[in-house]
Amino acid sequence: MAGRSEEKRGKTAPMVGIIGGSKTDFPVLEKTVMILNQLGIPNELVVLSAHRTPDQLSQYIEQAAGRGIEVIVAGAGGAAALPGVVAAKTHLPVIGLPIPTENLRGLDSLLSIVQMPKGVPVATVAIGGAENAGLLAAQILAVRYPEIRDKVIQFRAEQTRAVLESSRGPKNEPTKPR
Ligand code: RP5
Repeated sequence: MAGRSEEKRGKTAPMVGIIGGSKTDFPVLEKTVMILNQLGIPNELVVLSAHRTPDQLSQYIEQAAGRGIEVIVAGAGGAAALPGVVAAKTHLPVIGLPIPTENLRGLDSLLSIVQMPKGVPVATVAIGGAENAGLLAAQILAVRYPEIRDKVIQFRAEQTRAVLESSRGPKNEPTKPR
């Protein structure tokens, strides 16, 4: 990414840090990784829990901005304190991703993440909205990086084309409303 320093081994430093409260959240969080990879945005996925590894979480957040991370996606389920705790400890924008749960289908995660107190916002996406978490992270970065802005615009154009294409009949004509 232009304007960013490279790591010594030639690998680009992550711009988006994706934190999951548990490895069991990875099937959802990997969809965020996929979108970011598709848009060419360096990212990393780590497990850190607000409740189970609070000290290691603090350390990660304290070092994040200095390591070049500009946006954080935090996904957690149940009593999902993770995104709020992350937001409390950093000035970086935090996107909260409510993980679906077995008993309450993610409503517990959603309410835990979205009801932040005034002064410490978390941008909350839908329950299981992993792709949107990645896209929102990309759009935040797009304000600063023209190459990401171009990729976001291209993504939207392709999405529009695919939707219109899906409504066409076998002769490539728009299907008639019933
Ligand atoms: C949360 O508890 C995690 O984010 C996860 O969604 C949920 C269950 O975690 P495990 O018991 O599967 O590790 O902290």
